[in-house]
Amino acid sequence: MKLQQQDPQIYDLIKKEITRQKEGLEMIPSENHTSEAVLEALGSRLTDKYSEGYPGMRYYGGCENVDVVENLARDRAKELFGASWANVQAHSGCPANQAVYFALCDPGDTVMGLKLFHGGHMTHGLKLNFSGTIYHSVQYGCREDGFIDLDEMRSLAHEHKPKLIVTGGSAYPQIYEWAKYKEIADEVGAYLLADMSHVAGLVAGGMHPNPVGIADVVTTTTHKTLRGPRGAIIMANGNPSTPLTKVERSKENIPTLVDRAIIPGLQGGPHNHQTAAIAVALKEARQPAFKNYAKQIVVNAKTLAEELLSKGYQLVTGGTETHLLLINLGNKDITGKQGEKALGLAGITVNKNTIPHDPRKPFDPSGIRLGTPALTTRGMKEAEMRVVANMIDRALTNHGDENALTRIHDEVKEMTKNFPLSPKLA
Ligand code: DSN
Repeated sequence: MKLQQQDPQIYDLIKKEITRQKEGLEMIPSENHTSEAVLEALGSRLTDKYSEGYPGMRYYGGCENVDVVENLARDRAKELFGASWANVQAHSGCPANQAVYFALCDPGDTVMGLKLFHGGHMTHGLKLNFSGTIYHSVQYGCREDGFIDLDEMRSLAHEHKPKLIVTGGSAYPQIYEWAKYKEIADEVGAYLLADMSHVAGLVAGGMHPNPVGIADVVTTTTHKTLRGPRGAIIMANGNPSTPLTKVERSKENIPTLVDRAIIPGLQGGPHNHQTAAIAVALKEARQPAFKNYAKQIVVNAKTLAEELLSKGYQLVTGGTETHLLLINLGNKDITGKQGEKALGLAGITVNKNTIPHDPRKPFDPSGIRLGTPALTTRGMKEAEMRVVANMIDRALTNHGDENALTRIHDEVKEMTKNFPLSPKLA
């Protein structure tokens, strides 16, 4: 029996969500629209299969097909990013980062990451997260101009001698300077983790420096700019040792340590449907069309930035070099929370976000974070970005006027008719 007959409530909600996505502009920079092929793999019978362990070393029978699926996903990840080892089993970004901590640190060890409220991530040492409770977390931040404060990072590293330095983030519009972070990590003998979740698609498409080969270990989610299903990849150079060989904590042994952190350390059976969908997305990301996609994401973000600046908006760091913009609404008569709501009513989905040194609280901060990966997937280019900037400006300016916001949403519905959700793959 099909979903519509068996569970009409869930069926209707899925339909409604598809309509919401089609008739709106998804501008949360960590979101994207996957291909039909990725969706097909996700909805496959592979979800039924248990396969704890790794290809060729499973605790269950019947793994002959999922072994090949997982090897394909691992090989495609290694080839795309130039790594000699990849693990594709972490269920998503937080567990991927957790596995790296588990592999390389003991409880109580000092770790260092970018403050969440300066554009970092919960798993980079937030006090309320495992990374800030199990470990002793020291946090670096951004300068007043919004750029990561490398001087602070260096002096905190020398003062606290962290075991692990975590880099990357979730609301930083500029290039992550992996080589500079590595220099600091080497000065104090720390492991360097590069969490490239936000920019992985830009890395794959040659629009952002690749941390693989620089950082000791790299994590990424697969569903942001990389345009795959929800999931994660962990990569390093080096090779895992044979099963059951005891290994010391060292850079060379990171593959073995992380494989064992994932299972038996943290997770049970891998999500084979998800692994297959990751493999499909990685194949897509190897196509020449994906390079054009990555380039257009950045061109679109820069166009949007220029338009918003010309309308008097302040952007953290003054602009963007990536897929993401962080607007500081401090000079406007509106907060981040009000901005998110007004734009939502106008059919433009963004999220409220703190800005570095925000005078306001995280639940009603001064900023909104937005980006271009999903709109670029739909085929939108510079001309559409100019229209979108105009709509954003009108929605924020008229945030108290529901009729004006509804009229903008009507314009959004009209505009999006020409832009299907599925990406063009060639
Ligand atoms: N939730 C992700 C983001 O929106 O950036 C980070 O995990």
